[in-house]
Amino acid sequence: MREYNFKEVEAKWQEKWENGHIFKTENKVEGKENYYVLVMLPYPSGKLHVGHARNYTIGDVIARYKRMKGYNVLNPMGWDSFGLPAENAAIQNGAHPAAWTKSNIENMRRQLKLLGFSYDWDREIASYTPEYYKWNQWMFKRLYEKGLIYKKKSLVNWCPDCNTVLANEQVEDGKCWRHSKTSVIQKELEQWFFKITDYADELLEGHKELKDGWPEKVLTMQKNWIGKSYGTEIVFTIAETGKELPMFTTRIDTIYGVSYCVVAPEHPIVEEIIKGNPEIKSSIEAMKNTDLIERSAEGREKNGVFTGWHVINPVTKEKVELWVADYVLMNYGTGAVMAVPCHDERDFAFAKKYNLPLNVVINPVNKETKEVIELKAEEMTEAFIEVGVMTNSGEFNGMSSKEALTKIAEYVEANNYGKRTVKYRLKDWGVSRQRYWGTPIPALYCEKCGTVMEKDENLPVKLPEDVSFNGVGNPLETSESFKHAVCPICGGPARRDTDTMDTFVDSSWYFLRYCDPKNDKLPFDKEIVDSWMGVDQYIGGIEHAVMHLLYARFFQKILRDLGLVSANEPFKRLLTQGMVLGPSYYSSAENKFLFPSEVNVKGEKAFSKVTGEELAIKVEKMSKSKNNGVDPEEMITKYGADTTRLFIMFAAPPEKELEWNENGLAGASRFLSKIWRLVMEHKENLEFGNIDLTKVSKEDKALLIKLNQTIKKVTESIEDDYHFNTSIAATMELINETQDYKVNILEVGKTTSESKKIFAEVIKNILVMLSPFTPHFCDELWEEMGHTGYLFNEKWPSYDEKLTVSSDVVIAVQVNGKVRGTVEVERGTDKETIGRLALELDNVKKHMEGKNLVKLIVIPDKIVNIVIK
Ligand code: ANZ
Ligand code: ZN
Ligand code: ZN
Repeated sequence: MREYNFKEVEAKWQEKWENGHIFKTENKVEGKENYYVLVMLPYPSGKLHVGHARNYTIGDVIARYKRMKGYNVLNPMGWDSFGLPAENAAIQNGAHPAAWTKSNIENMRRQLKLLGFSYDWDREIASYTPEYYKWNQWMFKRLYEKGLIYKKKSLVNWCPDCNTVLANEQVEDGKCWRHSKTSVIQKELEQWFFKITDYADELLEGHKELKDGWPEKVLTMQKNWIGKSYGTEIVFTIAETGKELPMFTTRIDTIYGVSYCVVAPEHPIVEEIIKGNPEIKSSIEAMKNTDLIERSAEGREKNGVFTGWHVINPVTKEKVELWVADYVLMNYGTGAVMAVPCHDERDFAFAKKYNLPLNVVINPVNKETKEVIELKAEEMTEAFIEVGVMTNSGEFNGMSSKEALTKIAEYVEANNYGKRTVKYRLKDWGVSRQRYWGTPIPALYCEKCGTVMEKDENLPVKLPEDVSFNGVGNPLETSESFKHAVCPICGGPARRDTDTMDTFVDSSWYFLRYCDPKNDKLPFDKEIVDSWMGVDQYIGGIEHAVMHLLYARFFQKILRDLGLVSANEPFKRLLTQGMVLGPSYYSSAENKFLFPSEVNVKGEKAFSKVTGEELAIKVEKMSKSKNNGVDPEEMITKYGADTTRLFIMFAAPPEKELEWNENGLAGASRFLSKIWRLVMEHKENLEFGNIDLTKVSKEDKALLIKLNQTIKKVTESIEDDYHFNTSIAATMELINETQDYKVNILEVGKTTSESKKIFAEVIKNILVMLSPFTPHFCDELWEEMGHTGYLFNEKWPSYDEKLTVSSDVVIAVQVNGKVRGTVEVERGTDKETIGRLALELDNVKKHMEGKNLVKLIVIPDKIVNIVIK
């Protein structure tokens, strides 16, 4: 017998699949419904990591399964290939970003092919190609024409030594990543923004459409990110100047408790304040230069300074101090806050630090006794932020604070002190990046015509080659040929925008391009896109819950409003796969994490190969810093793609964490070898033809029942949120029973024509059901069975409901007192199942035709009585 050699088998089938073009997908196939499976496209860092392997295996199994279920399946792959690492590589080792990216893509494509994924490679796209990014520019122009893009000054991270803008990831502890001693400052630059806030409400509204197909936690994260809050804008008056200063609050019920007010250091009023008060300028500058993310962090120490000015509360007419503090952000609400320390945590911490007054205006209620507990400000150790009963609040005393929220808002509006408003946490999307490796923004600046867009026929505006990557400034500014251009309106000289687009723009519509990847007239054809969209199943990491998934939804809605697509939502169903965990080995003697190759594992314990020290083992997220990552290609070399795929799918359901362990891989490998031998050693016992149920033995029948139960279980677990691990487990059980059958029947010469047919039927179905997981292996055995072609093109098996229950009792079925048939079931089968089987009998159906079912009486193990009229 030939041994199972995964290397040969996998290479053979990958070649056959490729040469046979079996994964090529047509946009339309007569009689088949389209089904779109999409995995988040990778950034071409150079090597696949284990998270990719998991994500893409899940996608591929779904694609193969749906294909076998009769759908016309689109399963594409591409490259999110603009971004910073390519530019850094250029700075560090002189490789051009394009060359670096291209060779990374080639290596990763080779790795994906090693895993046997069923992608239609003819539809491959890469965002760094002019054929792709041309359409980013084209869409940018359409958005600009619609007024959905505008330019505005905004703060960016700036390193004075690099003389350049830094991405948030390049700021480490407030310092530049390349200049560990240089503090990053916030600098104002003119930037392009997409008006995503125009769609804030619709993005929230869309959750109704997604609630059945998306994980709840992702929707919650998006909801919080959009952060719709209902509040009141209430106008205070500056005592010293008489000018108005509106505050945004979500807690107008606390208006009587305001003990000071605060503005953000960037608030326009601050400049005026500094004029008469220059000594506070430096502390305000320091606040401005603190990272915005840090400033809004919870629990962080808050800094502020008194302005010397006061404001008047319109409701109480009380005069309170006006402060500047870093915990108030300019880009939220009005950038000014009425502070109520007793009922807000941040205000409480701030008031304690600077000794500001505390006023209680809401008292808690004892939940059991319903008694009001009187708070004493000087005894409070934290703010009371819940609802309660109003106090020290004039005519609103005694009211519940919940009711007061509405009543005071109405009062404020009636007296013209302010108005109710809705605010969003979501900000417009700033897309300008002072970088080379991205899509050039198609804008120009002409002295005569101002800001203008490049003509459509001149797109794409291509990235120039004459640039220098010396790490100083934006490389695009070093290109003379790029900077100096011709105004598309007047033909005079114009300066090109040297910023490029955020790479999230690329990934906001790539799924539409896959539908029509070669179109050179338009980004895509509407009819083709409509035939595939929305994506039936999207799969990717939870880290994209907010930005990518929100931007893509935003783009889909814009493109719909431009008449380019029909669907409201891009992704009907979303699966966020769990993390991959692996054991880390920490040596306290050496004060570092050891690589698995430096470790001896003995049972539950692990020891350093060098020092013999017992190591601390922890199972945690794979990461470079813990030395606990695995390289998928190493696994493929050692165990094969099929075993790797099988292990990944068997070890955990897709949405859960997956604990990587080599024993599991070895187990998956043994499992495949067992099937291999089962088929190869018994080829002479495979017979094809219809099974005659009247001729089968008890053992034959039992195996046939197990087969039908397994098909049912496997199919149902896949349909139930893709619980592939359960389906594989069910198939394993069937294989074990088949193994017993082999020992008890086939190997002892009890074989009959019927048993051979049953054996063949079981093997066939095992291969069909395992083929989405281990496609090469199954195609090889399929061929060994004498079939030609590929399991990819086979139909997913169906099962016979009657054969999913083993039958050791025969129950007579009467219709109006006359026996019309029998059902055979396992002793103890429930009433519902028996009743259903009885009603499905052909002879019963015939006698019931045109009549009404009056009563169905089932006495388990005895009789069924059907009464009709
Ligand atoms: C008075 C008050 C009293 C507040 C109280 C809270 C509790 P959400 O709900 O997240 O929208 N705020 C308003 N603008 C701000 C800004 N630019 N920077 C920092 N904080 C700001 O938050 C709204 C609340 O956050 C507002 O309600 C305001 O404080 C503060 F017992 O006003 B509140
Ligand atoms: Zn720097
Ligand atoms: Zn001009």
